[in-house]
Amino acid sequence: MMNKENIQAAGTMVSRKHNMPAGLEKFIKENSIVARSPGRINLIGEHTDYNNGFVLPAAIDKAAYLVITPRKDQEIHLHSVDLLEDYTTNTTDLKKSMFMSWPNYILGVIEQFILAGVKINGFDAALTGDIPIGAGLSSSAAVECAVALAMNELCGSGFDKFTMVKLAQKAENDFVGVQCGIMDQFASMFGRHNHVIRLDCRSLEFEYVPFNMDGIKILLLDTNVKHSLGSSEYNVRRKQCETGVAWIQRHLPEVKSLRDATMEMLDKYVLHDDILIYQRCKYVVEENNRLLAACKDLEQGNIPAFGARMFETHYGLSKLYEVSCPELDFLVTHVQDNPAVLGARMMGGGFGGCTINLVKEEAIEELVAGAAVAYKKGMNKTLKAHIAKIETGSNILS
Ligand code: GAF
Repeated sequence: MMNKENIQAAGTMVSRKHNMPAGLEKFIKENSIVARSPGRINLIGEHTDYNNGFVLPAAIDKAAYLVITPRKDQEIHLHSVDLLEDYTTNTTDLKKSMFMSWPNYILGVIEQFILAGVKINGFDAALTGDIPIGAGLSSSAAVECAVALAMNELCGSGFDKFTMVKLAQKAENDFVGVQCGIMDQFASMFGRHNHVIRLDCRSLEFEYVPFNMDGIKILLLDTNVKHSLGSSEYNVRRKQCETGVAWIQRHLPEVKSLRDATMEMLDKYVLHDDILIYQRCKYVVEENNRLLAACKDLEQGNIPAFGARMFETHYGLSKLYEVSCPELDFLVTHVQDNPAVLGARMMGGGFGGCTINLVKEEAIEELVAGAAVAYKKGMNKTLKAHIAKIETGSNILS
């Protein structure tokens, strides 16, 4: 059964000062660079980033840490402190790992640096972190941003944060093979303590919105599952959205993405061709509108209205966009009539990972305990819970 001790309160491993995790110290030499890059949450605006829409993410107090130390040869020696795994390759042939995923997040960024004209020499890298893997908290984007930041420092390439975010995203698109949008890398790099980022993914204009909901915490309920179709279905959703845009464009060439589309356009130019494509596009158009309304709620301090929109997002993701799974639906349904829960929904790409819940602080312990029992009974799975605190984005530690 879950109790207070089981709730992995954020900040247990790393303090606000972002101290180095103990396991990393032995890898640090005089000329090493150490970078920290956090995971992210997203309050609302899901699957909108690659449709040129809006998102509302924040960096959290769980992060990836990377030590990079230059070598005298052209070899690349990668070590995962947590998995106790090693991978070796070299700068002239960045071989993708077929059996481990974590080296590819590092090598993908190195490839992007090389393509951008940066001279990369051999190096040793050690990686650790406390972002739960597969929980939908973007541990991969965090690693990519840590690599970009550390390499930028080591090579003196002088890239600004925007450039590094784009390189990190491109690494995920081209080397890892997931056609993700820009949200995760952006949130990891640009996060600010106690602020969410209202990001326009078309212009990359953004503003920091203070996030202080008195007495309310961000509780992540972790399904503890990651269904394997996640990344392939992600790419399928992206294509389906592009198809919808192409159909509208036949009549309205000025529509460049679903950001420019309206429900009227979908009803006129998509609905009669394919109901599935229509539903995918409908979700995205509605979600963009929902986010804009949710930002107004936040400005007005109307948290119940904001929370109600989170439930609507979940319904859209589950029924129209179909990226939820029975475990995520179970957890959202379980909390939806609980008066202590202002809002809840699945978060991130989907097919597993966490739900994000806005919960009255005093009710958290009882809620987690009850949800764990119900989840075991209903899904025969063990629930994990994390409280996410909003933290600063990527930085160099030494
Ligand atoms: C994943 C992707 F990496 C993001 O770009 C975003 O599309 C998200 O899924 C869904 O909103 O985290």
